[in-house]
Amino acid sequence: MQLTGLTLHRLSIPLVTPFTTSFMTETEKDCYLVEARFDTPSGPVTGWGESVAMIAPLYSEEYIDGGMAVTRDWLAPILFDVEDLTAETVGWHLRHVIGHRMSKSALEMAVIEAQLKQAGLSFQQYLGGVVDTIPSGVSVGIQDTVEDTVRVIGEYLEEGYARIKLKIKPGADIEPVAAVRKAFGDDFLFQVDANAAYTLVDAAHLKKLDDYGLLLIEQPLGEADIRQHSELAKLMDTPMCLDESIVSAEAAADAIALGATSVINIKPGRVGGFIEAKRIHDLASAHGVAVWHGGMVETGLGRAANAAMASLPGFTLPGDVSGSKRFFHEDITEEIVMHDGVVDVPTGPGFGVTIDPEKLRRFTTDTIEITR
Ligand code: OSB
Ligand code: MG
Repeated sequence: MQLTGLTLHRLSIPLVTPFTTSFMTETEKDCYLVEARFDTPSGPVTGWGESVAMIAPLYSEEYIDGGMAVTRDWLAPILFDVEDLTAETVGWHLRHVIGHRMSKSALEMAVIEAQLKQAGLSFQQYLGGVVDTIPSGVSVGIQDTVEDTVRVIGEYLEEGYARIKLKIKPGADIEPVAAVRKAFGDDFLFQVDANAAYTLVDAAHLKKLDDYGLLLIEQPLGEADIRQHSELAKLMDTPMCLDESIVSAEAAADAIALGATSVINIKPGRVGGFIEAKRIHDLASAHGVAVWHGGMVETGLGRAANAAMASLPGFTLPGDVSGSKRFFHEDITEEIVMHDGVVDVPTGPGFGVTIDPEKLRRFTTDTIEITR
């Protein structure tokens, strides 16, 4: 395939309710989609990708405007020069550009989708997924009060979500967790995510979470603190799970070797793409390290791709692949539905979802055309 043109669509989609993490509150989902056009022996093909970069460089160093710029100025020119571009070689072609993994992942997605559409394969078939449905967990933002936390989690349990993940930060941690266990008992899967809000000095405080039978604690310390996470893991009984720190298969290998993570949150965007994410899945499985599929509040496009990835056999814990309704009144694709605690893995060619042109237009705030 020869890449002939790219359109970057910058979107802003209202959220059903504000989403608060230890580092920011979002009221809209801002992102950009990549629409890539290719010439192939059988004619022109289009593939779509989604960048998980956020509006501000607070989760990682990447952010939307930076991602659109590096795509236009550095990544696209490299791919335009490749005559026989394949999904499997995108990462290799882009290897000299340091970092910018979310931007690379969005481009890789678009190439994957075009290649799969041409072959008439679903993403699940391509990856080798083994289940038709995946257990669906929900990520619950930090609420204003402990009462709100209990009410909101009660609603998600009522809806049937298979697992609850609660965001925590200093000042909103032990109390809400204790209240949720008190209200709903010990008999449901419950975990917390700190998004790097603590330091090792907080170890004694974090250890109090051991009383609540949590499935895991996600990324209590900083992105660079792999060794410090291994220290904390020795002090706590709650299993340690890394998100932000796992930026590549190499980082995953280090974290596993150091005992910093007994569970890994896999997010393809964070690691440079689905192919690198599959490597991490394989590496973790070989080490007996559980993985689950994270989320970055993706649209239906990204969620559909995530659902296929999460159908691989190493994904032994419910992930953050919730239904479209959890974040959006209206999604830009057909709705991703959570029913009976699961999400169905799409079966159509490519990612198996279609972008609605009318909704795309309505939520678009900027468009960049990139030509060869
Ligand atoms: O840490 O997993 C995270 C959203 C934005 C940035 C970081 C994270 C999250 C989530 C959302 O937890 C999970 C989802 O997409 O449902
Ligand atoms: Mg996380």
